[in-house]
Amino acid sequence: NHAQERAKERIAAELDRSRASSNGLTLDALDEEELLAQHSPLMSPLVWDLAHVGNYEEQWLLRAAGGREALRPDIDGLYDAFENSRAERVSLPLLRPDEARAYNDRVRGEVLDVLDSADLGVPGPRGDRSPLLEAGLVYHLVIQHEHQHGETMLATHQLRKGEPVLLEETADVAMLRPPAQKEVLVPEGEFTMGTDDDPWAYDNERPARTVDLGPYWIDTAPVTNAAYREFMDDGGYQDRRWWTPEGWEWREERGALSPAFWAREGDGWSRRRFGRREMVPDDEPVQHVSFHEARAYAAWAGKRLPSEPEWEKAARFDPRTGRSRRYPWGETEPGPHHANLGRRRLGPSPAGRHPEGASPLGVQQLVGDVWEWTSTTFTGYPGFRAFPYREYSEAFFDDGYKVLRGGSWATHPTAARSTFRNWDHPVRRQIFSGFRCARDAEPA
Ligand code: AVJ
Ligand code: FE
Repeated sequence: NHAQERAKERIAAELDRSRASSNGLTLDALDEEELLAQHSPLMSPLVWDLAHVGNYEEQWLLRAAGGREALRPDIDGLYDAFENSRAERVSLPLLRPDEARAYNDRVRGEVLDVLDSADLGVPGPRGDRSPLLEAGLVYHLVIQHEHQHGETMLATHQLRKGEPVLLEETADVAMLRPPAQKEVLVPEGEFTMGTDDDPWAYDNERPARTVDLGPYWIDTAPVTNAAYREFMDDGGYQDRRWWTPEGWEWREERGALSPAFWAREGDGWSRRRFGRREMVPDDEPVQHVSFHEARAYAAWAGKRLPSEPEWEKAARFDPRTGRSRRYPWGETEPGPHHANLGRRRLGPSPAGRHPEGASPLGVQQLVGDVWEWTSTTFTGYPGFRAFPYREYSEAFFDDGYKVLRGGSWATHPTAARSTFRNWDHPVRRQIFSGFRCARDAEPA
């Protein structure tokens, strides 16, 4: 049937794109020594990520969904993220780059074969088909997984020392129309958070539920470098008042006085971006800040971070229809005019660059540019069920992680819907993380 054929063509094209992206960050960019090297104790050697995405694809598309035998049962343990910490992976007998390429190619060849005869049930009624295949879900998870590792590999590139190897792909063509107001009022009331039926959604985005929020103000743009520098210039890093006890402890231990990768340059600041040093631009959203820094800034500004439901309501709720959208701008897939996603540049675009991506309430840049820290600790929604496996989300429901929302410039569009949830330790800042602020409003 036609719908299935089209769905399969889309899947094959996306599988191709995610692999081109992984190869572009590994085999096409660096020599064998650099691929095997550990560039930071926080990160895996790049060759680990490369074979890990192939192994994940084998496990889920060939074995679980396709019913095939293991191609390389001997290597599963090496690429199991729970068996080996990132810091240990460099000392494992990993596949070498050419072996990883051959393994990934072999998996992919068989996957395309399995896909050809799969019953994805698009659209069709529920039959006895595996819920893994329902509407192509497991393929979508594998595509997103590879792109998520692409973002992780980019963080490794950012931490790597040495000659630059990544190029800006294209200039940003979208327009600049900064929002007229700095904040908007989100009216009190109910909205639908999460999803029951998005065929790309991870278990942690489900199930959908109604959430009732009081009124609040939210910034129309992420906090910029210029705004963040006011906090720095006002002694924000020296003033314990703005920090939580854990935040202050982190700041003291690290001796943090600026976002990561920044250095003093005369009166100003420069930053290192993928091996190049440049002055910090005023109008871009600040990135490479930890949750603690985001929270301290918000306190200094007399505001706070939005909670995760507040972020999602600002990003999805349409007050005219009372419904939640898939993206701030509606249901259409992200294009270059909506949001800065998919590594079109190697950094965020200036605040106000994507007016066409604004939410109905006029909030800009919710999707793309920088991941936004929220005040919420990562856990499952009420009624959460791990699917297809505990280690994707549930293993992280231990109070050690804060939720980030919206995706960054490095996030692929397939992992950037308004329900998508990311999480990390509150001290992490090698990720492409920024934030916006919110504050309470008087009830109407
Ligand atoms: C959702 C980005 C926190 O990298 O740990 C990749 C994504 N999960 N492989 C991570 C993930 C399994 C995950 N984050
Ligand atoms: Fe993974």
